[in-house]
Amino acid sequence: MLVVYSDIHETHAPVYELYEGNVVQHVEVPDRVETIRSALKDLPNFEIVEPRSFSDSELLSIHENRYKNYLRAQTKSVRSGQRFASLYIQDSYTPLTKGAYKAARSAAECALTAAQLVLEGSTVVYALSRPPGHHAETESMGGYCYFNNAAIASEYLSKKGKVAILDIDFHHGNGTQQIFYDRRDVLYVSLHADPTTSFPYKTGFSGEVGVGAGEGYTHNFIVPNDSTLLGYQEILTKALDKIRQYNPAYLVLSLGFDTYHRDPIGGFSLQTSDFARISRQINELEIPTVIVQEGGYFIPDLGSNAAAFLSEYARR
Ligand code: Q9C
Ligand code: ZN
Repeated sequence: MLVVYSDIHETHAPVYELYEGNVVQHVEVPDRVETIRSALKDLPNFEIVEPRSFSDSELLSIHENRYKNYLRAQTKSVRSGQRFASLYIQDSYTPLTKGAYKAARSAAECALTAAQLVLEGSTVVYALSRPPGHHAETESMGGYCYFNNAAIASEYLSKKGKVAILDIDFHHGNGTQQIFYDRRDVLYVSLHADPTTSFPYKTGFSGEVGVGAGEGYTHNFIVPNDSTLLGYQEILTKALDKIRQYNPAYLVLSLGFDTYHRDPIGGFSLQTSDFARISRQINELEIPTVIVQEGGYFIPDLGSNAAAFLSEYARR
């Protein structure tokens, strides 16, 4: 399996977030991706490749130009450490660092490269990207995300055929949902924690099903807190049925490991070996797939969780 990775992400190293106004240590740190990379690099069947470069047009097919320019200009003026933007921001969890723009742009290029490789005939490619993307909306950063990597890759693939996005991060992908809410050529299916009590709070309820031409092309499945594999897989089966009915040419998987039982900000009870079972079930779809890394914050076990999940795919 090809793994698209760039070390540019390291220039984005958030230090703290403001949670309910209090300074809390940031969990979306460079070590996340580094620990996954070192777990995969010695395994057979994995090959790490650099992202290709893309012009701004792919990024601008999803994000507003003024938001992109704002992010670039604002990060330039960060000297060291971090600060918070005043505009185009959803929450107080998503700081500007000196490297945020470059890292986010590179993460989008990782996802785009993975999409291009799938169009060139790879059955599955993994974008080992950070910062994550699924909370980023057309014109705002939020939930540790700046550009929506999975949405940018999906838009790119959608020129060649119908795309289904399956989002299995612990949190609802409000950005991805917003971006494709009125479209039927990209299906959005998400499994996540109850937004009544979990981030992003505002969206992800089961009554949100899309609008206009997109009505019926968004599906939100709420997974109860403390769910273990059995309960999780029951809901996953329903989500996969929606994807089968849609019959897409491509699958984009927004993959979060914050569903792990030891995750510091998650609330499900999945174990390392469960990730292999879950990926086997998704793999049964047999659709050419771009996997995009989203959340997952328990660093000591991130490498084994990623290896458990991806090794099932690497057999393909
Ligand atoms: N102090 C992703 O997983 N809530 N984003 C933070 C913890 C924000 C998660 C509260 C969670 C955002 C990509
Ligand atoms: Zn998450």
